[in-house]
Amino acid sequence: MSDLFESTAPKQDTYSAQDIQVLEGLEAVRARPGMYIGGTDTTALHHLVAEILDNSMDEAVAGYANRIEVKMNADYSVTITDNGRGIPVDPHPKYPNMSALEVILTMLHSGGKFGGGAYKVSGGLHGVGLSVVNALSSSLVVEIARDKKLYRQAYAKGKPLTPLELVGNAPNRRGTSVTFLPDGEIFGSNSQLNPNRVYRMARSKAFLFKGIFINWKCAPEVLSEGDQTPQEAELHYPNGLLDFLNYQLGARATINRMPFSGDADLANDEGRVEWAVTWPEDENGFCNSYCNTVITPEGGTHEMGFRAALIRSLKEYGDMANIKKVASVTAEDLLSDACIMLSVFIRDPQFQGQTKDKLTSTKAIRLVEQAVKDTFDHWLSSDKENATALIEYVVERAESRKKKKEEKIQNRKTPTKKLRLPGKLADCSQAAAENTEIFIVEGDSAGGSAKQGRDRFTQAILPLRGKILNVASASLDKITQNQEIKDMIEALGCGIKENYKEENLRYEKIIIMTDADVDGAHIASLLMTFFYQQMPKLIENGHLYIATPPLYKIVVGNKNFYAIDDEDKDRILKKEVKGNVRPDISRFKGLGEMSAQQLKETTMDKNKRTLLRVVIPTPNTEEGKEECFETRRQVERLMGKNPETRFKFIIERAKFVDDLDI
Ligand code: 0RA
Repeated sequence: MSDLFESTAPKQDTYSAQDIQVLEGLEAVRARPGMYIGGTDTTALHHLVAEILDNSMDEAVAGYANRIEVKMNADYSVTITDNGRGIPVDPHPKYPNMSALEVILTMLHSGGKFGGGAYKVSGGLHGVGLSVVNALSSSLVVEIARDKKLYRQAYAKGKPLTPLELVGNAPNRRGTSVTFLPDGEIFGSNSQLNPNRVYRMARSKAFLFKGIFINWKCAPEVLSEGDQTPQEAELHYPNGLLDFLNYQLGARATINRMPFSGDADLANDEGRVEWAVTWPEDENGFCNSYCNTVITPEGGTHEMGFRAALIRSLKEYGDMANIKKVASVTAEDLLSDACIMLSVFIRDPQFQGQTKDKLTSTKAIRLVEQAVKDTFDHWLSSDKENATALIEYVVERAESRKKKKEEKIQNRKTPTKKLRLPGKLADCSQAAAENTEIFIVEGDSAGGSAKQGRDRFTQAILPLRGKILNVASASLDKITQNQEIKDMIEALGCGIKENYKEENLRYEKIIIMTDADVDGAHIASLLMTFFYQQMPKLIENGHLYIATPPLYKIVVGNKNFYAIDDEDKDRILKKEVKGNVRPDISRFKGLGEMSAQQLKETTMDKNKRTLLRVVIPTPNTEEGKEECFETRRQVERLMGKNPETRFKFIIERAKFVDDLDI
């Protein structure tokens, strides 16, 4: 044995300043394991296995190994052996009194940082290396068969227990074997590896690299009852990702006849890509992507290239086959619920951030897209029935996506309307609709008195200028462009027609308040017609009312009376005028002539006024249906183009206005 190796025993005084730093480095890993393996839970624990396995996989992917043995031992340690080149045991060029092996096992990031290309060890913990596993293991033994010799060195908690020893000859062997036991001091109650989990890791690696034979062995002592993990298995999958996909898919039905799978070299000798995709009928998809057999949970540039290839190819096929609807299909429509396995092998991959869950090597986009597109072109054109099934599926998805989007826009519009209130509206201060009312008032002067006479907390006033558009004879376009109508719709907040949402109605009562004359009745009927046509639910649910302002004021002695019409006036006179008292009767020419106090007392005050509730006969019975039809016919007849019938309607008052005292 070379005496060079003997100098690696942990004798403090023989270490250089740099070496001491190195030892402190592994102490740092033990002090804060979470920073290196993302915690100390069982997931973190199994990261240790992944790290060792990934190093052997790297050796295989690089073409130096084709066999790996993963062994779960009776003491819950794991041994991973490969037939690669073997970790170099000669002195490290930068640290002449340490073996390269010891540098790799005791220095953080030693592979990439110190060794350059030749000593680069990538691996599962995103390149943190064997040293982290070593630091977190109560025991780690490494055996190396190299140059026909067998070497061994033992470590504990990151520190060499023995020098690197030459233990024998290995004339027919080559490779590296690492046996480690996670440290209970670090992982506590989580320190026992789960055989099934380790087995599945090994199997995944076999799926991911079709050139590899992975031999699995498991000591029966670690298998608890009912554990289906095999004690021994030869894992080798010549169809790679296609096998992996079929395995994960089981018996699930798919839209397409066969998965789309394949592999291709990347241009310029940059590497390789392999994929398998299928479209399950249940639309429960997944996308598992990998770079150099390490999973990339956040995807990245390889996934981007892959998606680009498939969507482009599909659109070209749609163009060619003259299927117009394919034009609006997106990559999401095509792939968001597909089952996708994608794996790339590239040199010196770049990853994002601390966790390195996402591939960022930009060249992967173009390289993967180029490599996959032709194959998908061919897959589509080689089986027309299969392609048609897939296209029907994506077109349907595109259409339902568009529909959903429209619905969402509609839903979003409604609440924003709430915030954009018309300037003329004097809103009530209470936010909740319960117990609130809005008076739609004819004319600005009446609006002014109404604003003064109202209860600010629960009563809102919306003055309308002049006569609103006759909705029965106007087009929907014209109706919704009409400013008075726009204001009304905005103030109510509930939307019109099929977008009407009762829960967005901002007031409990909508009260039409117009002059007690023919013109006022006309305006009221126009408004009722508007509500009947645009918000029938608002009437059906009993929100629409008509105020009954008085037409006459009658003063008898020191008493004031108000009469809403001639009949009412006569009734009051008959009842209140006794003897030869002369009543003073005055007629209001309009709401505007009343003082705020009068308007309040006679028309607005919740305790004194009379409201008429507008009702529509409901089509629940045969008669109701007939009446409903009749109402619609009447509204059309009366409010339509014919001014004569319209006038009649105004004088008689509509049948669908029922008296109802509130
Ligand atoms: C550094 C350099 C070389 C190989 C390895 C590390 C290596 C590491 C592991 C870990 C598990 N199995 C491994 N096999 C190899 C290249 C050495 C050379 O050029 O011969």
